[in-house]
Formats: sequence, C-alpha cells, structure tokens
Amino acid sequence: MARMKGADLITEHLIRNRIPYVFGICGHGNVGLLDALYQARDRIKLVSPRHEQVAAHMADAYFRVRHEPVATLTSCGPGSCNIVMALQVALSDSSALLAITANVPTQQFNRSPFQEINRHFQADFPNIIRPVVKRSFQPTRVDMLPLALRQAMSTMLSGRPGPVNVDVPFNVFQEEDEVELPRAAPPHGAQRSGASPEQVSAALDMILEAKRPVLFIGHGVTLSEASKELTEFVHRLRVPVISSPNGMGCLDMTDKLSLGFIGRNGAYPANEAGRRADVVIAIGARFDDRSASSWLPGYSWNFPHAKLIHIDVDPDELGRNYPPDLPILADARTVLRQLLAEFDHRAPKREGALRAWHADIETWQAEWEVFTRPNFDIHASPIRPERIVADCQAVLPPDAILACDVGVNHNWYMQFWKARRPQTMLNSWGFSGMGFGAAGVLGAKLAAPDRPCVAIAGDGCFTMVPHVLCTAVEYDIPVVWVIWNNFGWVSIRDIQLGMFGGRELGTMFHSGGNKTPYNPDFAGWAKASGVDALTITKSEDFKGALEHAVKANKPFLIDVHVDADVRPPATGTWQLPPTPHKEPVFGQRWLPGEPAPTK
Ligand SMILES: Cc1ncc(C[n+]2csc(CCOP(=O)(O)OP(=O)(O)O)c2C)c(N)n1
Ligand SMILES: [Mg+2]
Repeated sequence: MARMKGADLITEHLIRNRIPYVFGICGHGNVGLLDALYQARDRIKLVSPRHEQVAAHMADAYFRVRHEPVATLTSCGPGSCNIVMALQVALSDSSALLAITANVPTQQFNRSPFQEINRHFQADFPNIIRPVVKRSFQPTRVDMLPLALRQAMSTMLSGRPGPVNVDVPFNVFQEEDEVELPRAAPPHGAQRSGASPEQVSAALDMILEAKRPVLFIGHGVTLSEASKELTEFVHRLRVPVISSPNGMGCLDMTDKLSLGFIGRNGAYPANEAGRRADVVIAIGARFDDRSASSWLPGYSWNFPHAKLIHIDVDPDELGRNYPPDLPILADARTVLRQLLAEFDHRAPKREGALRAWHADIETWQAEWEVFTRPNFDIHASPIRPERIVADCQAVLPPDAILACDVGVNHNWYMQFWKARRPQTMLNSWGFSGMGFGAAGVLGAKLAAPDRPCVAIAGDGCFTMVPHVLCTAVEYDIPVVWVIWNNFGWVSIRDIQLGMFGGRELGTMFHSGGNKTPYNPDFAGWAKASGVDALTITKSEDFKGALEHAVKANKPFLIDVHVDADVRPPATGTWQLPPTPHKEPVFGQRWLPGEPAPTK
C-alpha cells in the first residue's frame, strides 16, 4: 500500500501494463491525468491529435498491428462524446483499447455542472458509451481504482478483445488514498481455450470425408496469431481458404489455395467455392451480410446443404446466422494445432483427394483472371481503379501496412488486394466508420515504425479527418495518404444510381449551381499543413509517385484522380430489404440440385 493520487495510480497502471502511448485530447476534466503523464513523460508518451475520433482510430489501429493495447484519454462531455463512433469501429472488429474518459467531480454530481450529462442520471457518460464498449467502469473514489483498472485491462484483452471504458470523475484524479497498484493483466492471447477431444475427432472426420471443403477465416484467426498453423493446415490438408478482410494475409494471398474475399465484392473463385462447398470450416469469421451475400442462398453459401463447422471464441457468434453442425467454442490457433495433431496421429492417405475440387477451383481462378486482368493494364486519365491497386501491390513490400478507409475504394482493395502477411491490411469492416484509414494509419505507424504505412482514403473519408496532417507533422509520423479522389461519396452515389433511378442528391461534390465537380486541392492543403504532396491525374505517374513518397520517409499525401464511373464487378449480391437485390455481374447463383450454370 502506498499513498497515491488517483492520476498517478492510473499512470503507473498503464506503465505496468506496458502501454507506451496515451492518445489523448485535453479538457478541463482530464488535466489531472495530463499532469501525472507529464511527471511520467520519460516512460509513457502522450500523443495529442486534433480530434478525439482520431485518437480512438489510432489506438484501434495500433492494437490491430501489434496486438498490444494503448489508451485514449478524453475529457468530460463533448470530448468523450466524440469517440463513440470510433469505439464502435473497434468493438465491431474486436480491437482492444482502453478509453479513459473524464467526468465532472463527484462533489458536483447532479448539480448540472459544466459538461455533466445528467438528464436521467448523474455523470451519465457510461450510459452513452455502454453499447460501444465491452464494459464501462466508473470508479468514484481513489480506493475503487485498483479493482476497476485491473478488471478493465483483463476484460479488454481476454476472450474476444474489444474497447473498454474507465470513466473517472475529476476529483478522483486529484485525490489521494492508500492504494496498491494492481497486477498487470495477462497479455492478449495468454488465455486460450481448446476443443474437446470428441470435437477435434468429429471435425477431422467431417473434413476428411468432404469432397469440396473450404475454410472461411476472419479476424479471429488474425487475433489468435494462427497464421503459421493455418498455413500448415492448408498445405497439408489442401483445403482452400476464403478470407474476410480482417483475416487477409493469415494465408499469403499469392498462395494458389487462397481464394480471396467472398460476397458481392468478393472474388469469383471464392463465391463459386463457397456456394458449392460440402463442408465449410469457419474460423473466427462471422458470416455478416457483406460476406454472405445478405444470406440469400446460392450466391455465397448454401447452408444447410453444406455442413458447417464453426469455431469462435465468442458464443454469440456461433450460429448467429447459420446454425452450425459442429459448433466449437475455442481459440483458433489452439483448434488448428489440435486438428494438425489429430491429422498426424491418424496419418490418413490423401493422395489424389480433392483432385476434382482443385481442378474446379483452378478453372474459376483462370476465368476470373481472364475477365479482370486486362483492366489492370489500362492506362487512362482519370485513372482506372485497378491501376492504383496494382501499383500499390508492385511498390509496397510484403510487410507494408495498408490502412483502408471506407467506400468504393475499399471494395476494390477487398476484391483485388493480395495481403502477404497477417496484420498488414487494416479494415473498418463491421462498422465502416469513415476516417478509420486516414486516422488509423498514424497509430499503425507508431506500432510499426520501421515499416511503410499507407492509408487508402477516399476524398470523402479524408475530408472527415483532414487534421491528421497536423498530427503527422507535430509528432513526425511518416505515413503516406493515397487520396482516392473521385469527387464524391461515390459508393453511396452508386446506390442512388442502381436502386433509385439515378436520382443523385447529396452524394457528389459540386461547387456552385453549375455542377462543376469540386474538391479542395488536397496537395495544396497538405503543403499548407507542412506535408509533402503530389497530385496525380495520369495513371502512368502514380507508381513513381508512390515509390517516391514511401522513400521520402516523411508525411506525404498523394491526391489521385480516379474514374468515378468504373465499378468493381459484383460476384455475389447484397440486399437492403425491401429493395430487390441485383444478380452478380460475373458468375451466378447456384442452388443445390441445379445443373451446373453457364456463364
Ligand atoms: C462516419 C460515416 N458517415 C457516413 C457513412 C456512410 N458512407 C459510407 S461510404 C461513404 C462515402 C465514402 O466516400 P469516399 O471516402 O469519397 O469514398 P468513395 O466511395 O467515393 O470511394 C459514406 C458517406 C459512414 N460509413 N461513416
Ligand atoms: Mg469519393
């Protein structure tokens, strides 16, 4: 026991848990903690971006790259309200961060002091944040801090990781008490559950009997750091892999057995394999609408015609959309190791097994290549989307980190990017919060200072968080922003074109009444902020510009003018009831019992 101020206890707790950064924004509510961070500034660093949303996206991306958490710090009232969206981004995608929010002094609870949220309950910020975090704690005395901090840290990192909130009234930072610093929480991945021997045996029976097995992997495989085991499993059992965006790179996507993403914006071989599979082994993947063609049978999957083995650490995800034949509540890496051990033990003869399935897959891969490849070689102005993806792929090394933002630009990367390593392609997948990529790239770079970190951000997303430029300069964070500039919220414009008779309103950027396409001069904006920048309007110029930006090793923005009227080819479907869904552009629905389709 030692007599300590609350703010010092919190700071020491962060340091004991090996948290190197606090991404925080000041306010009168949190100056007490800022003061403690000042005293400890040699051991923990404050990075102060210009908007709380950015702080939370940075922390989220930091965790996705390193699987080690950092904390955010926001003040009472509006400052903390600004992180709500970014916390849901983290929650949807199972990313951990410790959101420390300040509140008004307990002595003033219910008096409606400056910035108290109290319409229904005193100091009620925890009720605002509650749906977007795994847990919210509100210690109202210094002697309550040790328990709250210890529980917060282990809740955040155990099971399915996610953001956790500790809401601290102003006086709790400042007051002292006799307290003991809590033990450090076990790091992420320290606690792992496995399948029962019966489940392992039953799963392997189903996999070995399958004629058309497919793996569907998601963020759970990435979070479990199961890339090595997955790769070994795939190579030894020869089961092809479909990946959700946050699972990408767990199997090198240049591998012949990597089929890419599934759903409307997936790759054709993945949808073909998904809808024809007889056994699907889903690991840490959710079958959300975008990776299941809105659950319409025959487009991406055909359950219950296909048998489903569903492995996840979160019981809520097992069977959320498709009831599994074999649900396994366990950690991805542990189960893969168990399956490999069982496979070794049985040593089954696999010569020639799955030959017909592999031949089908190779045919679909070849057809997809013939359909898509020519467009990757076209030089044009405005630039064709495929060229940007291709040039990023050519320039960036396999360990480079891509922080993707939201929009049609993201659809192109989901469909065609080949992630080579895990944790190299960051996506706001479940919640699609605009600004995640443009802001998150700063956190990614702090997590991986020696690797190139590139944000792919639409013009719309970037203009939601343009002040990221200031933060990169202030803290010397050498990231590259590629602005996918198509002069509009084009993903939404395309919904208006496709479903609402082409009536465009509020989705393209125009100046004045004459419908002249408008955007700020992004390069000029960057330069005014102290960031080097280039504008690219011809596809021939992009590759060199990106090489230059990466080599420059300083904050750099490339504004790329992209054709807004070239759309990614849909290979599955997506539905917003009651509007009718569209048939795929390439490939078609197949239901069990139907003859093979003709394209
Ligand atoms: C914070 C937030 N606001 C609104 C949306 C809805 N939304 C999804 S994509 C999009 C447009 C994105 O525009 P841009 O960044 O230019 O990308 P593009 O689709 O043009 O490639 C919008 C408004 C969202 N996902 N997040
Ligand atoms: Mg746009």
